[in-house]
Amino acid sequence: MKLKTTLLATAAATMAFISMGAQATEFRSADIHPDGYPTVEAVKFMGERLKALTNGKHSIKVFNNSALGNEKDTIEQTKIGALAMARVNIAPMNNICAETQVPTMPFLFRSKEHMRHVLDGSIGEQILASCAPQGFIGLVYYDSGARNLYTAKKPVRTLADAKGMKIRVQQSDLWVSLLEAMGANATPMPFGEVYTALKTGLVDGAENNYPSYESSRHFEVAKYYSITEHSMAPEMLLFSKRTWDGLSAEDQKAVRTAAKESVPFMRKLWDEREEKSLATVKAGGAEIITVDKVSFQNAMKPVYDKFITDAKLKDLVKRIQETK
Ligand code: GTR
Repeated sequence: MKLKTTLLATAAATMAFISMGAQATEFRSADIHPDGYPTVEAVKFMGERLKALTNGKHSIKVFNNSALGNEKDTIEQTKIGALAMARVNIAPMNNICAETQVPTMPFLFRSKEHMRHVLDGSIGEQILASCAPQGFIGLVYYDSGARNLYTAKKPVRTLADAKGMKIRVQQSDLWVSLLEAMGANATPMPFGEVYTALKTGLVDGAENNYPSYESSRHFEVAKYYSITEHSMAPEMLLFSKRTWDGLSAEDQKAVRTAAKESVPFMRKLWDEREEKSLATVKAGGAEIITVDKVSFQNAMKPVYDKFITDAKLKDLVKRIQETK
């Protein structure tokens, strides 16, 4: 996998996008999810809109199913301009661009509506723009629902049940602390390795939203799904700043417009998929468990103390909390 990824990255470095003459380009965009997953379909939709807006000049080709590597790999490729776009969760950006830690924070958003409202407004824009010095144009956020804890052998009903459990987390220091604050033993690893890790007992559990728990088939190997709703860390659509700087202002505008237009399309797919995934995992034997959520919430102070340290981040958190 490593070798394959390196080879792909090298080949990609020579063509961030496939040139089709007369400066027409097909931007390459990566995703770890399979066809049909809302993020993948949303970027395809964006590609169609971009083609229409530029009279066929620009389009997008989605490389899904981790074909170009895991999220950390595709973020690196996007940074150097080997890849034009990457759809990733905000979590692997946490160590790169501090502001992205804010929407990842535990129990920050009160509801899906609160999350959408905040991210659609000036706070969301500020966080997207903050990654530019690191080489990323943040185009839009996509929904990722609420993340819940799931385990293979023993159900988690209270905070005490999570103590000492080995739980896979995304590759982010914040995520390690978040699970440690629950008393768990956090194990960062790429998404693609989690199914086997759960099956072989390398980890006791993981955490994710319904659609990912379902599409990854994790429910087959970890059937206790506890509704902790500990984070609503959204998805992000990144554009390589290197590639971006080579586009005309008009083309940049078209890319932004097409990306924005894909958001309501994605949200509709997302809402449908959440329901469908819940039905699928239940039919597949998953047990949906209600937890004592307040006990989890009360344990999160160390995460805020450790990561929301400077005035800028404190102000963002405060503004989000104050947003109705
Ligand atoms: C999913 C998300 C992915 C990835 C994955 C993970 O919900 O859509 O981008 O972050 O979780 O846990 O690695």
